[in-house]
This record gives sequence, C-alpha cells and structure tokens, in this order.
Amino acid sequence: MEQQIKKAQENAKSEITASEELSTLNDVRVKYLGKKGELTAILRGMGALTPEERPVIGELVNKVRDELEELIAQKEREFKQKQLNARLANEKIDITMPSKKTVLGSIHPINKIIDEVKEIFLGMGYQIADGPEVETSYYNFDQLNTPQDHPARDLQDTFYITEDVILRTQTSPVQARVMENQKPPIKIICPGAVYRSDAVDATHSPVFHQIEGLVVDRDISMADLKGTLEMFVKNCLGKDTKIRFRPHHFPFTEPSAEADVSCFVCGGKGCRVCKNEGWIELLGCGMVHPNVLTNCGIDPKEYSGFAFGFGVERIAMAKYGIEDMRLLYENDVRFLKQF
Ligand code: 2U9
Repeated sequence: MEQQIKKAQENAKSEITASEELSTLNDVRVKYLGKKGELTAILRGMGALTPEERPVIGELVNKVRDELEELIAQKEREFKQKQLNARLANEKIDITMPSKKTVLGSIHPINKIIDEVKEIFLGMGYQIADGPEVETSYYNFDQLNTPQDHPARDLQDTFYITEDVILRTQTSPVQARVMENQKPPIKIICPGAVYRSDAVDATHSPVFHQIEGLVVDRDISMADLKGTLEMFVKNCLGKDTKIRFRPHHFPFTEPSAEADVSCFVCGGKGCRVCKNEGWIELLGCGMVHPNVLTNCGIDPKEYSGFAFGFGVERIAMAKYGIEDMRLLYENDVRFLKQF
C-alpha cells in the first residue's frame, strides 16, 4: 500500500508540474484528492489494514495529501499572477499620448452682468432677495399701487395663468414680500427673470431679466437714491460715467424718474452704441409710494424708501456692444465664448 501511495504521489506531482492552466490543475485535484480520488480511495480502504499498519499509512496519506494541496495552491497562485501580469501589460497606459481636449464653458453674458451688479451692491451692504416667478396679481400689481385699469395689467401685456395668477412682469413683488415680512432697515436687490407678452425682435423678448433694488429706513431721501445710483453706474460702467435724471411716472414710486448714463463707449461725444445722443437710457427709479409702504405694513410717516429697476439684457447689450437681443438666447457657442 505504501508503494501505491508513493506512486500516486509521484504521478500527481508530475501532473501538477505539467499543468498549464487552471482547469487541468483542477482535474488533477479531483483525480487524486476528490471524493472519488485515488488518495481518498486509499484512506477508505484502510479498514482492511492491521491495527499496526493503520496509523502509519494514515499518517503517510495525510502527509501526501497536505503536500499535494500545497503544490496545487502554489501552482494556482502562479497562474493567477500570470493572468494579472498579462492583464496589466494589456492595460498599460501611454502617458505620453496627447490628452483629449476638454472644452471649457464660459459664464453667460446675462449672468456676468447679474454677478457684477450683485458684487457692487453687496459691497454697499445690500442683501440679495429671491421670490416666485409665478405670482399672484395681488403682489405683482395691487400691492404696488397699480390701478385696475393700468395698461400693464392688460391681457396683451401680461401672461395670465388664471385671473389672479400670472407670470411676474417685474421683480417688485419680491420686494413687496420682503417688506411684509421684515422690519426696516431694508436694503435689497432682486435679480431674476420676468415675463411680458411681447413679440420677439432685436430689442424685445417675452422672458427677460431685471434687477430691482429697494431701500427702506428712516429719513431716506432722493439724495440717497441719486448718490447710490451714481456709485453704481461708476462701478459698473466706468469711473467717468455721468448719470442724469428725468421726471417720469410709475404707479409704485412718487416722485419717479428715469436715469440716463453718459455713453461709456464714446464718453458722450456720440457713437453707434448711443445712437449719436451721447446718453443711454438705463433705468427707472423713484421714492417708494406711501400707498405701497402702507400696503406692505410699513408706516409711511415713520419710514421712507427708494427703489430702482433696470433690464439686465439692456445693460449687457450696451456694455458688450450686442445689437440683437436674440443672440443672448440662441445658445450659439461661437457667440457665447466671446464673453
Ligand atoms: C417696490 C416698490 C417700488 C422698482 C422700480 C422701476 C422704477 C423701473 C423698469 C426699468 C426697465 C424695469 O426692466 S424694466 O422694464 N423698472 O423703471 N422699477 S422703480 O420699484 C419698486 C419696486 C418694489 C415694493
């Protein structure tokens, strides 16, 4: 029996050495160590041995089995290492290859203006306020002292969802909501999209962006309004920019004004951007109407305020010399990457 074990041991060792892949190695394992394997059969047949032979043969079979198992495991590790080496060689990266070009985007000119304006007003101690674009006509018109028969309320000018719910035509309702919820002093600007039922052309779009500002505190006067806007235009359009105010009418401010700035392209001499006028119409403004303060729960005898508003597209077009507003919405990368 000892002879038989030694023979099986030798055969198994040479078959392990000769195997070239995992499957043949596995066949060897089954052939010698499996349930019906040669060594297992020998162990099973040990009942026929004398009590003296049994421990000697038992020990020998176990030793041979341990040795074969270790050899098989070692061979398995070799195969796995070989496989890994082959895969690594296959996956080798050539770090000298030129990389794929990543195309960098750029900030949209409308957002650039909004970011710049935010920075300027944050620097003057303002906060940024935000609100819904789908608004009630109460916040968009009534609270802002806009009479029932005002042309802005017309179906032709405003997108109505229901009789009482509209797409906001200005960002003023954001300010009205802040006034309702916050005691003065209030210093905010509200950037955002607004909607008007306008046909698309070179200077109109049914969706555009506005930035409005509001300051409410004790003793706020027209002088504060003028000083603030002068600071703003100098910061935004250049330190030599001049500002002039013309009387105007808005339902939510009294007195109201429109403001022009000296042309920042020609300095006021006259050019294509200012249509030879030397001035560019920029914004509307005024002292918050006492009715608006009252509607929003602020006592006009104790507090006063100023407000202003302008179109972001208008500023972007003037500042970057863009002649057609549609370019701002067409998402043509050749246009956008210039900013
Ligand atoms: C409250 C009270 C008053 C905001 C103001 C303007 C004047 C104005 C337009 C200019 C061009 C918007 O883009 S545009 O059509 N805006 O002229 N806006 S005063 O006045 C307010 C706002 C909120 C509570």
